[in-house]
Parts: sequence; C-alpha cells; structure tokens
Amino acid sequence: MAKRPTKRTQQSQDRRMKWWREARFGMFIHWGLYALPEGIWKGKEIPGIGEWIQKRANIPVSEYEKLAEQFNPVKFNAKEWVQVAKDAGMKYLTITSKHHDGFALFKSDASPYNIVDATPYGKDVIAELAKECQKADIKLCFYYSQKQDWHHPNGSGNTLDFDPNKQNFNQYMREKGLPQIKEILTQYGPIGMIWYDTPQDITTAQTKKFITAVYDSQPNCLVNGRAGHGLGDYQSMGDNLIPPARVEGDWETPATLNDTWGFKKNDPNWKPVDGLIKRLVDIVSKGGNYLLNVGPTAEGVIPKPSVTRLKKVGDWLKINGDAIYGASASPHPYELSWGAITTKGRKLYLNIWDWPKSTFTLYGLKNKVRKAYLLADKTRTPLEKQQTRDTSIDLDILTLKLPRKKPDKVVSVVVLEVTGEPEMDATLLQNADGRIQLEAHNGQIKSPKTGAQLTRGRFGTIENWLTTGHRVTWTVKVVTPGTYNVAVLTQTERNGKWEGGHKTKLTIGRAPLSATIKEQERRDNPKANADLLDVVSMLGQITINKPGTHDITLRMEKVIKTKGIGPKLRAIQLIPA
Ligand code: H79
Repeated sequence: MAKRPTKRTQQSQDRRMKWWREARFGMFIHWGLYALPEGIWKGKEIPGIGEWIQKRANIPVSEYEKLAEQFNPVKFNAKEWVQVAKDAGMKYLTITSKHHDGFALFKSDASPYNIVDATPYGKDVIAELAKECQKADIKLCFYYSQKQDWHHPNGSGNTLDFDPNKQNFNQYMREKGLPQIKEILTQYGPIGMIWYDTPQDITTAQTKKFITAVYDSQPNCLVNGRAGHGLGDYQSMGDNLIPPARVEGDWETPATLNDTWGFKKNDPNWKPVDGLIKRLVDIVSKGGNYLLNVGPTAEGVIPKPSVTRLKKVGDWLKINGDAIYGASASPHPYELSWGAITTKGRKLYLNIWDWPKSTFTLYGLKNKVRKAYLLADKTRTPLEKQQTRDTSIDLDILTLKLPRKKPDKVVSVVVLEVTGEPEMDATLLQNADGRIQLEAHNGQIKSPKTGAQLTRGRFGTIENWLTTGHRVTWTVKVVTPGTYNVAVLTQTERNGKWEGGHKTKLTIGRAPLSATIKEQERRDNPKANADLLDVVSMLGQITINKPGTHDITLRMEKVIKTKGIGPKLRAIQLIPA
C-alpha cells in the first residue's frame, strides 16, 4: 500500500477506504477551456490528448486565457451528467476542478481564472454537481493538478510564458494551490477524494503539504497515488495502463473511452463495449478500481458515443454487479484465457468471456464447491458439477455443465459457493482450453553476470534485450501434452517504431524451436495505451511430450539493434495445433 504521511491504524484506514473498495467503478470527467478548440487550433489539427492543446500548439497564456470569454456551456445539466454515471453503474465521479491549464471549474477567491469570474456563463458547475451527486448517492471527487499550472507565473510546466529559473513553487502553493484545495474541500460538502496528477519534481515536503491540506479540511477524504513520492491512500496506475497480474494493496487505473481525456472533435477511436466490460472485470480480478473518462463538449454535453457505451456497461452491471461491487482479486495470481475470477467472502465469480460448448473446466481450485449457479439466473438453479484430482500432476479439476446458450453476449458470470476461504493453485497453469500463455512479466530472467542487463518495462515487458546470452524461463504446469503453434508478441515503441529479424530459440525439455521474429500482424493491447501495439510473429511448432511441470526457456541467438529497440518481449503463446 502507498505510504501515508500521518500514521493510521489498519482499522481506521479500512474504514476510510470502505466506500472506494466497494465502488470499483467510477467516472472521470475532463472538462475545461480546452473543450472549446476541440483539438484544433487555427485550423490545424493538434495531435495528442485534447486537454494538452495549450502546450502542444504553443499557445501563449495571453491567447489561451481568452477562451474563457467564450466558455458558455448553456447545455450543461448536472442532473443529466450524474444520471449518465448512475446508469453506467458508476459509484463515484472525479471531475477536473483544475487541470494543467490552471482554469478552475469552481468559484475561487484564490484566482479569478475560474468559471464564475472569467466566463459569460458565470455559474459554479461544481456546486450543481455536488447537489446532484448527493441526491444520487454518488461520491464526488476532485482532480486537481497540483504541480503543473500553466497560467500562474509560479506554477510548473509553462516554459513558453515563464522562465523556470525564476519560478518559486512555494509561492504558487501559498497563492493558489493550497488555498484552492481548501476551497474545494469547504465549499461543496463531503468530498470522496482529491485526485492529484503529474507531481513531476515536487519535493516530499511540498507533497506532504498538499496531502495535509486535504486531511486538515476533511480527514475522511482520500488522496490518490499521484500526490508524489509514493504518498497517498492508494496506488494510481499509469494512464490507460492495466497491470499484467494481481497487485497487492489498493490501486486504480484511470482510462479513456477513446484516445483523449478532454473533448476532441476528431477522435473516433471509441473502445467497444465488450472491451470495456472485460477491462472492468480484469481490473477487479487484479484487485483494482476502474476510473473511466468522459470529455464533455464546450456546450456541456457528454458525447453520444460515450453515453451509449456506458449505458451498456451499466446494463451488464445491473445483472452482474455482484461480481464487481465490493469484490476482491482472484485467488489465482495469473491471467486466465477464458475470463477472470473475482471473489467475495466464500464466493468465487467466474467471469467467462469464452463460453464453452457444454462443459467448462477450471483447473486449480482447492476448495470444495457447495453450489454453482449462473448469476443471471434468479432462481439459482444449481449447475451440474464434478470435482476430481489428478494426483500425477497435483491438479484439482472442476467441471461444470453449462447451458449451451450463454446468459450474456459478452461476459457471463458463474457463481461458486465454496467451503472456506477461496484458495487456488499458485503455479502458472495451462488453460483448460489448451492455451499456454507465458507473459514476459511472469518469466524469470537469467543474464550473464557482466554486461548490459535486461530490464522490466512498466507494464509487463522485458526490454533492453540488445545482446545475446540472456534467458527467460517460465515454469508452467502442463495438463494436456501435444503439439503447439508458438507465437511471440513484442511491443512497438510509442511512435509505432519496431524492429524484427531477431533469431530466437525456444526450448522445452530437450525440444528446441529456432525461428526468426518477423512482423505478421499488429494488435491492440487492451492493457496499454493505444499507441503501444503488440506485434505478432508465429515461430512454428513445438511438441510437449508429457504432462507435468515444465521449464520453457527463450533465448535470442541474434538480436537486431539498428534502431536501438531490440525485441521488447510481451508474451509467448502456445496454441494447440
Ligand atoms: O488528465 C489526464 C492527462 O492530461 C494527464 N493525466 C491524465 C489523467 C497527463 N498529464 N501528463 N500526462 C498525462 C503525460 C502526458 C504526456 C503527453 Fe505529451 C502529452 C504526451 C503527449 C501530450 C507532453 C507533450 C509530453 C509529450 C508531448
């Protein structure tokens, strides 16, 4: 868990975190002056995230701040916004009270650069949202950019208008940062959390001041993990980044519905509904929360493609919410190919996205199953089940007879009521559908003692593979021997750059497979930003002769490093031939 500046007992911390752990799904709202240009400046399309337009288009403050004179969101309706969150099954709402551009969406005495004093609209939208959130029982939370403020002469990030060498950040904190934190925590009733962002080079002392300012006003208000220096009440993952496996402690992934946070006219890359539901399930199965963003227009309207998608996620939650709200991580520490497991007390929820023809098999569950039923089945008719044990490979096997027709198009949930605390085999297992998934993240690295070492990328990759001599080994329990097609997934750079031609050698026991990595296909990685793609390369076939625990080892016999990238390993997949 993230460290906190003031000591609390585990018990009191559990009490503070209770609503947040129960919620699991929240709405992020990015709204501000950047909604006016919609990603276009002086007729030119500005690439990247919309709320960064001031920086990306090099707009001086004197020009950008004039946008306030046009900000008149006449269609803004707090009740409608909160209803969109409610219909999506979201339990908290985090709005940009002030983003990097420095413009405040609330009435502020600390700076006139706010919606009430600087716009023709003149109304405090935060006050209206606070009222509606209270009525709808949704926790109101505030994003606040504590370090970057491109409008204040002593805020960070604006090197076009201000000389960083002449800035005094403590003065910014005294004049604007801390007073505004106090304002948002005293003007709108109880606030669920303050969501700080991009701490950059903030000092520990400064971070502590920003956190203490929150706790001084509202001791029960949470602080996210981007306050700085690992402080805060829980860990914030990178934007759009979902960890490759279960993470201990409290954590949250903030994510976009398309590729921008603030509204852009041209960003049609909306994530499909099935992808959103699977991400929610995946995140909860790893112990986290999903904070999903909408970017309303300058008129104050949440874009239609966002509303329709969120409504469908909400429809799914109406039936399957038991598997999400208040649920904890899977007892199995690895991803599963057919779906993901969540738990609550003595219940396991099998969130299945690959619905089998008739029999579903789960490997590794150690508990006795008292009862199994479909969450969508109100009568809870028991599913036929059988539990066996393969002692030769030390594996518990549960089989369930499922109806041919799946209850949900995307993710169908089976509930298992078990005796005792849910417990599963903690070794990497072959999936019951035969696939063997070897994530780079789960591999053991062995490198020569001297020379450049391999590194682990923030989100699951193995990188810096620019020399030969390294090995990555996975220890996996194989249930069904046979011949497998082997695919290797490597990741592109942010700009789409990638390099191939590396000669690999994969060995299982004494059987080697030598091949060259060649680009065959690029695929989205749902756990990463849209600009990090998986490059798929089929290496050929390999045979595993007998069931049991095997070491599978990957080497590079030759690496190409003309572009300085080498193979950024994401995963090896063995697919039954
Ligand atoms: O509020 C959202 C983003 O605006 C904020 N965090 C989420 C929740 C955020 N601030 N900084 N970053 C994310 C990292 C930004 C990186 C980039 Fe850029 C901005 C890449 C492209 C635009 C700055 C300009 C860095 C490279 C070019």
